[in-house]
Amino acid sequence: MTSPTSKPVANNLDAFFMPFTANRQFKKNPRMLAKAKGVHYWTPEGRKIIDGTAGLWCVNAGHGREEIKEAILKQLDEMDYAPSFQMGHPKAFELAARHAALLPGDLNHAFYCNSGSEAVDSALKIALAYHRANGQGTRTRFIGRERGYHGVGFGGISVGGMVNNRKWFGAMLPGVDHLPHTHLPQNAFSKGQPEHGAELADALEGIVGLHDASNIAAVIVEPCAGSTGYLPPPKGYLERLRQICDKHGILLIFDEVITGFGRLGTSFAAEKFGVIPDLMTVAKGISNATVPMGGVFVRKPIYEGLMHGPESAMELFHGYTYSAHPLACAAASAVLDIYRDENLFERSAELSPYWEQGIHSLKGLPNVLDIRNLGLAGGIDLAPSGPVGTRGYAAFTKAFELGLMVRQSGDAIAMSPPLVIEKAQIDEIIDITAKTIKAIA
Ligand code: PXG
Repeated sequence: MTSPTSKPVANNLDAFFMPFTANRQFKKNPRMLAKAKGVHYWTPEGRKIIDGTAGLWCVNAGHGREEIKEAILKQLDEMDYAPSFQMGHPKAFELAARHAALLPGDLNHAFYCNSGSEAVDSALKIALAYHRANGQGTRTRFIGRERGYHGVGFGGISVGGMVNNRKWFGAMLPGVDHLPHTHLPQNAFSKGQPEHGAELADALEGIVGLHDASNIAAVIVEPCAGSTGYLPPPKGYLERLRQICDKHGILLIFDEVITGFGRLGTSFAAEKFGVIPDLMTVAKGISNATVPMGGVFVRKPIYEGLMHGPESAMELFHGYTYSAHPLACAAASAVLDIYRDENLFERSAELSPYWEQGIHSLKGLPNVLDIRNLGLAGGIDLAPSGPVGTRGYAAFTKAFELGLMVRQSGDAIAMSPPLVIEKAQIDEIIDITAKTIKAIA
């Protein structure tokens, strides 16, 4: 075919190389989604699926929001695209000011990109540039954490700690170390933040002892690890990490791609835990997933630390064609209106105890090894039933068959419903999860 005139071919699933999917398995037995509204999806055959995961942890305000649609359409009418390199458009500046007002502490500058992966790579680069601009160009090493997920760019997989995302890809950033993960057996079935493990942050002192702080740029962690099966931070852990970073002049980056925009019942995890990172990465809930968008929020001293040299010189040689895309900015601003007008962060906090009670009621069901929760999300570890992921995949597919969308990570399942969920719908999610776990026992 030499011109793009071919008509869509129904039922031909071959050409789309699907991301993070067992392509051959899927194409033999596809799970298709055709429509979404509120907290539900519908399959092409009209089967209703309750969205237990807010899409991929991103549709915090629920699906099909008219206000966001209107804002996007209006922007499309006015101006479809504008570059942000040496040019600007008002919505980008308005949005950054609104984000700055929402952010805790002196996190008050926003760099925009198009995804969480780009946000992570951008944050790592801003950290390097900051140190260099401040005469500390030897600070080039990064420290991530085992079981961390920071997207799929080479920077992100280098600091990330999920083996399958790393082992295939050989060359990664040099000079990366990892802190131990915080998934401790003695914390099993913790409600909210677990008691044990704050001392795991001290491993950072060991790494500093090995390399010297003068060579370390930044530590990056998810304040509450998401993709690995949802691991809330042990009490005192993030505070300790912040203290050690401060002591050694190491920047602390919170990857809030999942925890940002209400998931924990506050605007950001930084607010919930009272720990302010130097840089924060976001995506997903920033635009309710309507138009791809990501961002790096930067503390005032970091931004100002880069504003050196002649005014005609660019301070950061980094950016994307679609940084602060007008449609994304319009969507993100409409999303902020919804979060504010519907008090969705408070709603998330109010529903959390109900959610906690619901998810922990699954304790005692066959093969349930651990249950964790914080905010409006949770993870359940299931006993393996063969190669890693076999039971997890069985749970994911059985839940879908029974009308519920969950996420699978190995033999764990994770859930993170839209923040507009009703209590009766939480009951339904828990009920289907229980049926699923029993069915695959
Ligand atoms: N950081 C974190 C903490 C994430 O959770 C990313 C970065 C990358 O974002 P992008 O937009 O580049 O995908 C993520 C993404 C899952 C799942 O099943 C989680 C993510 C993506 C897809 C699936 O838990 N998180």
